[in-house]
Amino acid sequence: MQNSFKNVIFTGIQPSGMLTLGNYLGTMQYWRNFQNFSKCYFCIADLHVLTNCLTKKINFLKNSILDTLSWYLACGINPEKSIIFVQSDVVLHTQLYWILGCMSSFGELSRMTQFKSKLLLQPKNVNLGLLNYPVLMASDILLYQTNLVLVGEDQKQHLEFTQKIAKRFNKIYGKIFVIPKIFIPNLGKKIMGLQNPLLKMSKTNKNVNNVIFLSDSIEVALLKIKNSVTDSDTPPQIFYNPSIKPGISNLLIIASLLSKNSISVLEKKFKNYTYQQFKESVSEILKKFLIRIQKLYFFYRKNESKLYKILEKGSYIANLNSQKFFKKIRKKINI
Ligand code: AQP
Repeated sequence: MQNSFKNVIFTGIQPSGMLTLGNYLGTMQYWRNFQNFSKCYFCIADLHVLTNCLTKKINFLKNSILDTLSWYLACGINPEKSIIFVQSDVVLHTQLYWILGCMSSFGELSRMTQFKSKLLLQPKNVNLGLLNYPVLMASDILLYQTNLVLVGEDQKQHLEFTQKIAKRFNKIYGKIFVIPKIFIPNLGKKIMGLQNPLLKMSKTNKNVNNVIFLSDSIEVALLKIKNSVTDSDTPPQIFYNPSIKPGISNLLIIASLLSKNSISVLEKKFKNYTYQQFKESVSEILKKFLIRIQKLYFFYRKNESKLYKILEKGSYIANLNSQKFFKKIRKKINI
């Protein structure tokens, strides 16, 4: 079955909270188109969320998994074409994780940018899972002979680690892993916070005003745009240049991707606008998008039994496919 597809694609999101506009623009918006010519695995990466639980209990996971799945469906993921599953439903992810962990050095893992920034941001929650996060991610990907991974830019370093560990394994034991290519979109690869446009917009951002959640009410979302940080030049200058105009550039990217107009078209359109008028236009574009996607989300979210069936089917296929491949890995390392 695998050979009849052009690509085997793996991607996923942690159900660590409410999905954001960053998740959508950085990666999810592209997913639906890949389904038609690729074998796609869309994972809900619940085990990755446990890296936050050294000092506290996480009790939102079950609901968050169903929410995440409903957003996947709202973005056009078709469970008839693609494999949608929960990471912890396929135990081989953690088996391969152990094997690859034994082939990863402490030095290379502790030098990862994300690990280092979490070390600074949450020094009381530095657990082994956090250090080994990229190893589990590599296992997620390599277990399915993936040749293309769809992610936002923040995951680039982890993906390069995946490539490195796959090559290392192949060199020692003989070729078995496919070396996956990385698809990071040009525009939208890193949507920034609205209050701090130098910081990535993320689900677990402490300041909710930095983040547009896909589930935000229209009023709340528009207020966040209205209060977003731009500039104070007089007369106002609306043009794209992330280094000198990070806030404006971020809003231009959002508007461009949601309206399907190029940045240069929008720069011309907004040339003589005030910042307030500019934000009102971005709000209008965002509003249309949110109304459309939230309608779809609520449609899928209300039918929990159907959601559970989708996950059951997905994990059945993911288990089946990974078991076949894992036998080959075991053979290679003589276990
Ligand atoms: N701001 C973003 N811009 C572009 N792409 C983004 N992604 C996340 N944020 C942005 C991409 O979405 C996928 C899933 O992301 P994730 O669940 O690993 O990260 P998150 O939404 O940022 O959630 P967390 O829990 O708050 O994670 P941390 O603490 O790691 O930031 C990925 O493809 C990601 O690139």
